[in-house]
Amino acid sequence: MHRLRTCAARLRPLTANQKAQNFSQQRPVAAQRTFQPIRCYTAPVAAEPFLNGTSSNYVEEMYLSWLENPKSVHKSWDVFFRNANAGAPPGAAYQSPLGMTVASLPQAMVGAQPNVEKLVEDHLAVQSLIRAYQIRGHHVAQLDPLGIMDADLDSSVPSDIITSSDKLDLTVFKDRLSILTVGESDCKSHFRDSSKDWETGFYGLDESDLDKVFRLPTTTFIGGAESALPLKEIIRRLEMAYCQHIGVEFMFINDLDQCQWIREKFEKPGVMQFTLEEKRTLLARMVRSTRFEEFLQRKWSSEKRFGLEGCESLIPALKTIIDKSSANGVENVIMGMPHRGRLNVLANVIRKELEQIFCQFDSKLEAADEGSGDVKYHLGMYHRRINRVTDRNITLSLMANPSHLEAVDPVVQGKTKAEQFYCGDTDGNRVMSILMHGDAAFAGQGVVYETFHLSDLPSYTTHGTVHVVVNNQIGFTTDPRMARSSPYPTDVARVVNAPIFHVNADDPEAVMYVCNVAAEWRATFHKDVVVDLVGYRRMGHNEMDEPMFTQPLMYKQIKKQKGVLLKYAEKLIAEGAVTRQEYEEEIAKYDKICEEAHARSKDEKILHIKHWLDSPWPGFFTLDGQPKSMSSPSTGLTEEELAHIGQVASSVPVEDFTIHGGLSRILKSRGEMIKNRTVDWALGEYMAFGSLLKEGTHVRLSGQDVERGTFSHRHHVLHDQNVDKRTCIPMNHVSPNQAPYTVCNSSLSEYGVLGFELGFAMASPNALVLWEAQFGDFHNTAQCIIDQFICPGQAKWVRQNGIVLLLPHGMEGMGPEHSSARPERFLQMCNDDPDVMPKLSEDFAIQQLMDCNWIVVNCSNPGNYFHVLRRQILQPFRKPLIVFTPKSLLRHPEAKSNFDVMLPGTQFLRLIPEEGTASQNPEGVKRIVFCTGKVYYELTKERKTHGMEDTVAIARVEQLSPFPFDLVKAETEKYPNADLVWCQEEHKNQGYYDYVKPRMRTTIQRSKPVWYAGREPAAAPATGNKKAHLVELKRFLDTAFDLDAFKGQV
Ligand SMILES: Cc1ncc(C[n+]2csc(CCOP(=O)(O)OP(=O)(O)O)c2C)c(N)n1
Ligand SMILES: [Mg+2]
Repeated sequence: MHRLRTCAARLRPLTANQKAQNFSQQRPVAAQRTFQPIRCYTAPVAAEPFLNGTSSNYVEEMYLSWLENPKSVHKSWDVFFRNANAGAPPGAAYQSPLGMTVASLPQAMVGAQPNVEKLVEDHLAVQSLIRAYQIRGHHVAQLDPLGIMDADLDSSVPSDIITSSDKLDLTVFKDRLSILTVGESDCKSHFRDSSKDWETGFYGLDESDLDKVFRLPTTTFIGGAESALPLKEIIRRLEMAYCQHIGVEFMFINDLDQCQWIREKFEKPGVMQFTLEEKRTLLARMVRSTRFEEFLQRKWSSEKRFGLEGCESLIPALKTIIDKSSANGVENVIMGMPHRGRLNVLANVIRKELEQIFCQFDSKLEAADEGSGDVKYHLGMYHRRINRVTDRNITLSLMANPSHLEAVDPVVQGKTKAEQFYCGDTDGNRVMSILMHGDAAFAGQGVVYETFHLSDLPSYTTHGTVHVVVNNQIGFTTDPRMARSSPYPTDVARVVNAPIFHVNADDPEAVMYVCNVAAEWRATFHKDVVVDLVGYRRMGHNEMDEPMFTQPLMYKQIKKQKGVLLKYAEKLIAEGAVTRQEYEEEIAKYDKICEEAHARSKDEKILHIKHWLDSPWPGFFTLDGQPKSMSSPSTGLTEEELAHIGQVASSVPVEDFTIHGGLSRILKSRGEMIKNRTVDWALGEYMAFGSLLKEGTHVRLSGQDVERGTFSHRHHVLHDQNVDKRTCIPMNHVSPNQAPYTVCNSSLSEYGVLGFELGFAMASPNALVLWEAQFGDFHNTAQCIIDQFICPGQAKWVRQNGIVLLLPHGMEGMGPEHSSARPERFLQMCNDDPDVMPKLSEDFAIQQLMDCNWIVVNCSNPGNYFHVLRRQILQPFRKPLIVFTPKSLLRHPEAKSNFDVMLPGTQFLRLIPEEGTASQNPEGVKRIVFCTGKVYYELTKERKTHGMEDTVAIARVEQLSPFPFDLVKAETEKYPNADLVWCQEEHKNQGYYDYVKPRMRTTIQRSKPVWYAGREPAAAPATGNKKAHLVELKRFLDTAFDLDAFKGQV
């Protein structure tokens, strides 16, 4: 290789000037170019002029062949390489080979041209031509079934493709023209006017070259068994491979093997052949897909259903991908999709019973369980069945998704990763994902890009996703030209080197072919691939919309468009693959199935949302879907367990591993703490994770820089200072039979990564899955996942999820950024009623947890953090947990916990009452200050300064939601003479006040006011001025301890 490079480098003797000239010459923009390549070189000044940028690839290839076997290349090249290898200077390597006269060359190769130099140039030209088709052929492929749009938004034709060949001989392409004219459409022709006079083409080839035979480079497979072909045939085959109904975009892929693999799939003569059986199956699938939509349209013509008409080949496309993947060993396919064609996919791909789908159109259907309904377009489902083609078991699931387009993408990936993880499928051979997209959303939504960037990261890869774009060339009412700045909606996939197969959706065989290749690509390379189904949308955005308001011409064309099923059926009937009678019988058969299911659907009176679960958790609930018990087990650990995990956390468990000196000190101080039976924040977390792992629960912590921890407190991954990339994760050395621990620095994404972790947490209830924001305020770039999935997931989709969000929060004078994790937002979305005092039964605490939509906590010490993490897994149901985590408290000398609060029998404290002097003489207490989180330490310090330990009690609300009504009640009742203050460091319109105040008032039956001590209302979360920060702090602390502060106020 090195030799090749040096030789190739020497084989590029062009000066910078010449290069610039060549480059600009090669880039005429539109088809109507005026460029004429300058071809009268005056050797040897131009050195080897054929060695310009593009042809050097060809030369390299020739060189490689020559290295293997000098006889494999033309004699002229043999001489040239020998001279070049012997060190001939630029311009001198080429010689007319000894003994090689024009007469000795085959006539067909030389034609009328006596000049060998011309021969070389022509070969190079042909090589460039082949390459041009490979790179740009898709721009002229006939992808739009309507024939009015350019799938790449560009009507010009690359001048290095057709402009040269159409000048060569238009008759060659007569066949092609007829193939490409789709249906009755007035298909745009990209051919130039044939009556135009002959002129020299882009490559300097002329008509007389058409019959000349050219040697084919190894980077093409168009020859099949032939190693040389006449130019005419070369062009014809390239046109067949790249410019018909499939546009293959792949030449940006950096890996040569992958490029070769794709070339072979599309270039090899005869690849697109199907057996009779395959064609008939394809027709049957098209019948199902089309007649399903027609059935719905007939029965519920005034209902929205976001039909698939115009892109019906999606169904056979998906089925082909699934069949092929199943044949390759895949047993579990997890799918995500938007609205378009969802019902059809449920019916004909996942095979949900038709009556279950049809009954959703009945408005009188009653819900049997919780869940917001909305089954038709949003709920998911899960089905295990036999794949009829492969006769193997396959589980198909479609994930529930919100309206927010593309939001489900990372969730599907996370779920897929988890399924792979739990079944030990390290290469994605058994579990895979398929994502469907709309063209506008795929191009427009940033989460698509974020998801693509997860695709090759070790802790996030699902080993290849097949993406299918239902490209109906419109987004609601918006034309593609207004919807994206890239040629195709799929260009985002190029960033990860995913091949993109554009295909005319009105050619079901072409669709089937690319889907087969896509599935095979995934099985071979374990990388993403995109199928871009270019179709149209026969109706409006939904069936009630009038598309002619905004797309009159397109819809005039659509109205004329014959349906794809009919076109394909006619083709097969004409071919004799099927008779008209058989076709009609197939239709009648499926219509009957639909009618019978429709009749049965009328008996469905009750909608069971739980029948639409995408991720069942077998064994976790009772058969009725209820928690198996309603007790909260102790979350404490024995002294030995704590000591053991502490020891793991403070040592390096592998031999000959040199850690950084600073880290040695950290581990040493951890050891000291353990000796003293205390934990800081990092150790508290260690105890929780380590013990859960030991008990068999998988723990996965993901987020930006989580391995070390943003604040350098965690250090879960140790790095050998002497050996590059050698790492050690002590948490995986807690116990021999422990569950694995995954800790992974994520890409710099919140939306994508949080979605991914949510999906991971969906797969199984027996894992503690945590996502940590670098700073709490960054969660807002993932707001969609929080608002659409985490907060309402159970209410909308009867699906629990135990994901944990760790959100660093606290006003520490760091300015408006990085200070607030926006607790007010999370609290505002809690479903507990502020005005109703709940019944305080014995199991109040657990019942409250069971009823809530999520749990919001702000722990003031590591012991409580330890407990709440363990409770998350030990409680008998799953709820999302939002934890506001500290920054300065990570190292605060007082923010430590003793082993005593973590021993068996101890548990998470929802409220930590006053335990100091004030609690000894409650009657004498004048004020009780309620607070949460870090401000507690500021309050106790200030109380000491003011000498008010016996007059002011301070209580910490650790679990903000569900609100500990019972404990707040007990604490307020204990101090009958005290006024009540809520103190927070956040601004008044932020933080917890608006959530806490009405609930406290409800608790005390509005008998007293709840005063506020905290920062004034503000737009920004914090001041950027350190001094102002301290002044504000002092001001509200003074208020908290001024017993007269609220006098006279009502
Ligand atoms: C994030 C988001 N923004 C806006 C919308 C509103 N919306 C629903 S469908 C749609 C057009 C989608 O176009 P496309 O992705 O091409 O899918 P199609 O409907 O054409 O199948 C829009 C803008 C949405 N659902 N989600
Ligand atoms: Mg669209």
